[in-house]
Amino acid sequence: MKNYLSIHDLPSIKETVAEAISLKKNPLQFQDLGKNKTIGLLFFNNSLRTRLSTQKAALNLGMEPIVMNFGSEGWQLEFEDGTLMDQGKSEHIKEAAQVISQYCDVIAIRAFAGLQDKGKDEAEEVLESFKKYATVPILNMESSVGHPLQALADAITIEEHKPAKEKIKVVLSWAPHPRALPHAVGNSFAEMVLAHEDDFDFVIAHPEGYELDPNKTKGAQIEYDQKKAFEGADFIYTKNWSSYKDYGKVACKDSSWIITADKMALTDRAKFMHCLPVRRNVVVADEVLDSDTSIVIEQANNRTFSAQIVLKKIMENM
Ligand code: SN0
Repeated sequence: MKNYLSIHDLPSIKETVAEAISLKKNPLQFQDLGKNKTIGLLFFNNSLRTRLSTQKAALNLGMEPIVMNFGSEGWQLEFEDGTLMDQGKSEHIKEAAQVISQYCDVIAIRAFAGLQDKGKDEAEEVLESFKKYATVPILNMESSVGHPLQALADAITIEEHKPAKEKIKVVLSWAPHPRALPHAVGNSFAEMVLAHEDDFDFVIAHPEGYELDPNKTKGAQIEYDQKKAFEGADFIYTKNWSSYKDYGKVACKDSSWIITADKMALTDRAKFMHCLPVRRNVVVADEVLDSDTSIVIEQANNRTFSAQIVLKKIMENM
């Protein structure tokens, strides 16, 4: 694998999950693989889990991480070709990406959706420009449209917690949030579950008008009645996203979509999942997050092994 930009870059999600679970038992077994190699982590947005778990994954593989808050500390980058750079932007991506490639063997990038211009977000300007001009592999740490390291950690977590049943029911439920949030986590989670469609029944529950990009959710069952969606579920994965149709807008703040113990009681003893950070008592009630149905901490722990198996595959190909 050269780059990891989407979950579809993995040769096989199932095999990768099995490899990650095996790696988790002995995380230091490939310390020589990353020896004398450097990974640069560039953040255009905030981070806790991604920033620490990706560094931890690199360290477990013997790699040296270097981190830069590009959004606040780097030069403002120009991405357009042929522009007259006499305004606020100091450096062109052409030089920046090539220069960073001199110092780093892998470049990892976080650049969220701006949520103003759908076309611009879908073109993945930051990620695609780094891919175009860098001379080393690129790792997506959440871009405009996807968060594939999170989706792989979610797949690992589901594999570890799934009950012994032929078909597992997975529900991705929208929940309210005061701010407009990106679609990346929901998109990548849907792509990951749909890639396992033989094993999972997949329902996406949200208020009308909150459909995700239909290209990412083809094959999923859409349900506007949240309680109906929860019936018999084995996993409730909750995430807010802003409207995709009325792009980037908060069209609904209906607090009745919060995840409560009453709703969890409709499921088949489902586990509660969320990528974090989560707004307590807005997205999910304390009673759920503090109960043992919640597996959010284990999910966060699996971010390390998700990043580690991906970095291992990238370095094996270098
Ligand atoms: C980000 C998102 O894509 O939704 C990152 C999730 C991994 N989440 C937020 O920006 C939440 C911010 C907030 O104010 O709650």
